[in-house]
Amino acid sequence: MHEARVIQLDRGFPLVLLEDGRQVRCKHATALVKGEKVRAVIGDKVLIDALDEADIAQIAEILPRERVLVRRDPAERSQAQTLAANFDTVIVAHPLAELNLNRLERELVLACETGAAVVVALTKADLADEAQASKAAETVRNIVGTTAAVEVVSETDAASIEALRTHVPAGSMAVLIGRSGVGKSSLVNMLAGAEVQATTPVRETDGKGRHTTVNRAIVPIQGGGFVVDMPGVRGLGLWEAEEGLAVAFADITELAQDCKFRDCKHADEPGCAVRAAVEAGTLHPARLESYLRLHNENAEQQLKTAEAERIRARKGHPRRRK
Ligand SMILES: Nc1nc2c(ncn2[C@@H]2O[C@H](COP(=O)(O)OP(=O)(O)OP(=O)(O)O)[C@@H](O)[C@H]2O)c(=O)[nH]1
Ligand SMILES: [Mg+2]
Ligand SMILES: [Zn+2]
Repeated sequence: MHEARVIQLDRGFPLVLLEDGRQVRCKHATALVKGEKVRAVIGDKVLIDALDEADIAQIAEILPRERVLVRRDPAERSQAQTLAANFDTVIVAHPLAELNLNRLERELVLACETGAAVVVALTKADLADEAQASKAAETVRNIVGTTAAVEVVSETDAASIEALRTHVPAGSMAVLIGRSGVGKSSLVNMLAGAEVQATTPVRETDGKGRHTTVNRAIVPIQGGGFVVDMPGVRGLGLWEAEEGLAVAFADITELAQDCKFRDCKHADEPGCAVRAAVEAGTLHPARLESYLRLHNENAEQQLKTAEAERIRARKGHPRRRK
């Protein structure tokens, strides 16, 4: 058995890096993929068996994941989908000139849930004028508070890329998330100092990206760090994101400590400190609305999962792991 790291996932077999520097393609051992259907994700540390004649190795075991990025499986509502493992930082790429605060708040909850350091990269700053840029950055800094660093970046501003690079020091790994077309691969290329990832202009008709990046790969960058360029994901359903909600909405979590009832829903209960803050003008109503929406989504998912577990248990199937 050799320990190895999954460094590329595409339509073929996962590519792993061995300790001696060799890279080999692997298939999964049958024992892994039957039943619970556990598959390696980008960043996974795995144990592999010796190579066969076709130069294909076999992933016999996936080592415990120290950190995971998880969303609700868009295809199966009561199932989790792990997108990446064993990283140190999540970089949320969001276009500065087209802020979508609801989307950003959702991205932050998912990122905070991982327990990694979180950085918001406000991309394509050159498309906004200075006044617009500083206003947008301020709006985002208000939302983010102390839970994440905020960097305004642009491919026309080399210093902004250097600032982003300081968040991915030697030996550490960051995953980049964000909608298709926000400029994730462009950032990866600038951090790497080479055109390692393909990029395409967003469509002029609808301003959306084309999902240029379809594989997942760990890319070494200048300065000794690593980044994972993720395909742009549209659906980011929450999955057991209670902790992420508490961290990404630290302002509301803190206010809620002064609510009269411990299980206050911040709806119409008496003595609600959160609503009081909205009325006093110190908490933006849209912020509370956003929190409640995500909170409800998370609670609903947990109910559905519990229900699915019960059905599975009744049928005598084992519990599914995260
Ligand atoms: N003006 C401007 N355009 C940029 C900047 N960064 C990226 N772009 C352009 O935005 C388009 C999309 O960039 P990509 O890097 O491919 O976006 P992506 O997030 O990787 O997209 P997916 O792989 O589909 O998820 C390309 O045409 C880039 O040239 C920037 O800083 N300024
Ligand atoms: Mg891309
Ligand atoms: Zn309350």
